[in-house]
Amino acid sequence: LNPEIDGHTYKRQKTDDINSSDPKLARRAKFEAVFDVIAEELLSYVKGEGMPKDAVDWYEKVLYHNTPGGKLNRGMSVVDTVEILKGRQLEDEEYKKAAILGWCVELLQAYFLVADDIMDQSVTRRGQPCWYKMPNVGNIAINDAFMLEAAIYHLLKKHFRSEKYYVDLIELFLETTFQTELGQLVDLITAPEDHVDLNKFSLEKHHLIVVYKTAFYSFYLPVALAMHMTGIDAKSAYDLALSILIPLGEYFQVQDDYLDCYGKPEHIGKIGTDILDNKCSWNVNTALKFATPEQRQILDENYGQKNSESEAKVKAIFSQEPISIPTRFEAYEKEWYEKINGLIEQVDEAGTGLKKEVFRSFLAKVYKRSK
Ligand code: DMA
Ligand code: MG
Ligand code: MG
Ligand code: MG
Repeated sequence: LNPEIDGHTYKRQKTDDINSSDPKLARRAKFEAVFDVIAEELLSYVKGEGMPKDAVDWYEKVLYHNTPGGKLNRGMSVVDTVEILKGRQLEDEEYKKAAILGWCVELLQAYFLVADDIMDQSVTRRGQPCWYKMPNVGNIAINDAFMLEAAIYHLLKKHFRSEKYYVDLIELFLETTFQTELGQLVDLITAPEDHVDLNKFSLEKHHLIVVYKTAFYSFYLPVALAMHMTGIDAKSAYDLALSILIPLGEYFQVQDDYLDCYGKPEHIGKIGTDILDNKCSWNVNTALKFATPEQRQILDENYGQKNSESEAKVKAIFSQEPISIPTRFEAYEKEWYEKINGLIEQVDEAGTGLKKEVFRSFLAKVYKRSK
């Protein structure tokens, strides 16, 4: 194996940052330190099964290449939400449990991303080559994705087996996984590689794709996990959380679609592939809505064609009047920010045990993001 991907180079030694005077840095470092603990637990299980050293080392690389290293918004939101709901700082044991659930969300994300990058034929992720693009990895990445998913249930059993909400956690992860996979299915079959037909796209189709492929696992899951941990069990509370977090997740995926074309690879850590991949993205749907017949023809001829000249032509049309994607995105962002804030304002805190701050803090993490 390439020495550059030797597992030990991934180990994070962030103990200094834990005591940093920058509270954001310290918070992240504290959360990251828990990953070393769970990675060690997973690896000692594999060792205990008598697996050869190269298998243990491989799994270590899989875990460290794919799980930390992102923004960690999803994972850290579990901890933040538990803290907000309890209304106080967490004790060490409580913190550890919330952080483990947070890392389970990040493992789910790692699992989806390894597979997503293969299916989308992406090149980079988080500023590094996609896992399947790493030396000697290739199709083994498919099994690696499954093993990232398996880690979730191993950790849940190890740390939550005796909790009365254990089954709720398992059901939530399984159900959310199914929803995400349905979203990925519709995303993929709406974007056939060999047959471009822009008439198949619509903003309604886009809404369905993004809610399923992104909103459930990225927004509802972290908050719902924290709600289970803090003993909230009324269905109405979960429904209320869903009614805010699904629109928030939709907004987040529209940002992702926008940044696929307009974000800087140095900021977003990945090179956009949506135009080449014939994806039913927010950009193309918005463009189709406002295109002149001449612009529409250029889109028909160039969208989803696997070459950079066609991609550049589509990008040029996206920015032209009256399409003007950047201006329309700015308006969309303002409108959804106000809409989501309006939903948050209506939260009945006393009746549900929820707090407006849970949603406010999640919205603040993603509003006007550039990465
Ligand atoms: C993201 O879709 C959804 C999942 C479930 C990974 P995407 O392909 O737009 O994500 P990215 O832009 O990060 O490749
Ligand atoms: Mg992708
Ligand atoms: Mg995708
Ligand atoms: Mg994307």
